[in-house]
Amino acid sequence: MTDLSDRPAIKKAGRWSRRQLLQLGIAGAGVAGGAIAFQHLTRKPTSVARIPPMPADAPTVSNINPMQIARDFDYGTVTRENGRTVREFRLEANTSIVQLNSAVTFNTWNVNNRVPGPTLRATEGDRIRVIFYNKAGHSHSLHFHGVHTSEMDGVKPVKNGSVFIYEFDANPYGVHLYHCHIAPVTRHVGKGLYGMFIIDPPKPRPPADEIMLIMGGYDVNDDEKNELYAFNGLPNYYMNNPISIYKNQLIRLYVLNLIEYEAAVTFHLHANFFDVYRTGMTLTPSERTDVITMGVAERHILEFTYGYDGKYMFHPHQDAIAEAGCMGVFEVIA
Ligand SMILES: [Cu+2]
Repeated sequence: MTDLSDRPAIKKAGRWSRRQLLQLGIAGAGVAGGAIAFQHLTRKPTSVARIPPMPADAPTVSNINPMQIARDFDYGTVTRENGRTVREFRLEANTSIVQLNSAVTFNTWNVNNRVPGPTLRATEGDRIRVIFYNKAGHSHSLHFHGVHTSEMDGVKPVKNGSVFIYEFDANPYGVHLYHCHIAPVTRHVGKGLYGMFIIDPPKPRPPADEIMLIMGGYDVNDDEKNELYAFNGLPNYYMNNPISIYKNQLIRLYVLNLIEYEAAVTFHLHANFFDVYRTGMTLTPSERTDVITMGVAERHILEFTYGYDGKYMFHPHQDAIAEAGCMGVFEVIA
């Protein structure tokens, strides 16, 4: 069995990961907020992504910190093999109890003790190696969206206590996902065993404040309906803890709908419009709107900029779903 004891611990709340800062070009403690030149620019040559500091008081609940998760991208352990980049990810299926609100706890099945699991990120053409260790007590699997062989499709059960290594090329670029594909999939996904898988295009997108949002649902009484909903794991978290963004800064949302038991939901942004890059598979937007319909597993890149300070909600416009926890706020600051 593969020794996973050196798996990096879940990143502590309270600061962005070094990898993320590197990606933004602001690694090094003293230069946050400074103007750093980016190498690959496609729009404004002088533009720099400005990102507010991680708030010190954003709470972690049951090992889940949605404020951290929103801007936390896992690029894996990088090596070179036969002249190409290999990104290795160590993912564990776990079982853990999550406090969804003051009254409700829920037994999740998850990846790396968090819902959603890590946001995996690579560049098109990289080799992806996922060492999947199932410690969750039931059979699970990881099914990645993308192009790969049948045996890497992640529909075969990986028994509790065993390891399976998924290996494939990162292709094509876009916003993708991974999730357990053991029947009933509604239950395995609904209990939290999923995450986002972003493949960047060979020429990077322009600098932006990048934020990841996954819409999920919780069937807390096993009636095959959801009673609670959430962005990034915890109901109403971003209502109580708004995501700060800067005025006049390009925001790039990576949004995924993984709400089971609902055919589709929408995503709506207040007091603004966004450019839609469907499935993240284009470099130019296909439309501009303020509400977009997303079926289960559908995902997009949405880009926008706010010109006014203040608080602005985002939520599915199925308002009952929003009011049951899938609701958040951007706080635009100068
Ligand atoms: Cu499963």
